[in-house]
Amino acid sequence: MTTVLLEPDALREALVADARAGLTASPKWLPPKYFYDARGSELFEEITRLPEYYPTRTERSLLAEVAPEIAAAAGAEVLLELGSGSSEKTGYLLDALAGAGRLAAYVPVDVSSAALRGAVAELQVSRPELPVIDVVADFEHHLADLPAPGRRLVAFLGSTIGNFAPIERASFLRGLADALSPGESLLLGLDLVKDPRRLVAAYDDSAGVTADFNRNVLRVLNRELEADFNVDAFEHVAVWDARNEWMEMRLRATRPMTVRLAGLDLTIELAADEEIRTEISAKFRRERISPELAAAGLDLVGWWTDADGDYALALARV
Ligand code: AVJ
Repeated sequence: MTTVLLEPDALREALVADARAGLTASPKWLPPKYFYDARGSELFEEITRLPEYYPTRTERSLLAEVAPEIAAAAGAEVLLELGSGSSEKTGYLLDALAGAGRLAAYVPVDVSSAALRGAVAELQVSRPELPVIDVVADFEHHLADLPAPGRRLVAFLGSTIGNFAPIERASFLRGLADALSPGESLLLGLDLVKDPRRLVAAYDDSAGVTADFNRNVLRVLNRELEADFNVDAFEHVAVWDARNEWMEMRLRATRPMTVRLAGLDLTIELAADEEIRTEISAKFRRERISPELAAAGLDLVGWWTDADGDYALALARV
């Protein structure tokens, strides 16, 4: 059963507004959510298998280890997953919740109906008994309208929360806290602050996959907004911002250029070496996220990390 909270035109309208705002700003920026067309999603999958990109495999093995403890602490009968994508790490939580009591339903939520279709098809084969309520929604806007067919554990994995700037993160957490009923809980996957060399390597891999992923946003604009970015004329830049404790990805124009975006009726100029910020990926510490959760009305009740302290799973309650 598919629930659609996102109007078909909503994503395009958001792209139009975001691209105009970001590309006429100084410095220029683009939101990371437009990386993920079919090609971008494939490139991201490839990133998760790179030797330098530790977060995905670290989160997976941590989840495999502690899912039963999380399930016991959450006491939920519904797993709702925000940004579920291919739902490939979800199995650990589903098994653990089923083992801990009664698992009533799985609710994957994603902006991509294609990703949801694939995940649902796989689940129908691997878990034919499990009721799946898949929801096409933008979790920045539809938190209050998400289904609650029982007491929920809301999972937001992959450190995707790191893509929000601090102010957006605060309002996202507040929105989540408001959407949760007493007794429901939130599970966050959080990439932790560590040696900047490892962070930079994770976002600037030697095979150049992340560079290709980064440039993909320009291909998306070329296609969706009839733009004429010369994709190959942009260099991938990945920098650690020590003050804000986030990784930043940028695209640097290797020469001056004029870019026409016919779909926006907009022409922009880029100077040589001018950069467009395409992503921030915040890294976390327990001492920092705990007060942020508290400010949103959420109580940190569980904290698990891998042995190297690279990655955390945080459980919070309203
Ligand atoms: C999917 C947003 C968690 O920030 O690490 C991977 C995306 N960007 N390599 C991240 C990403 C560059 C990823 N998130």
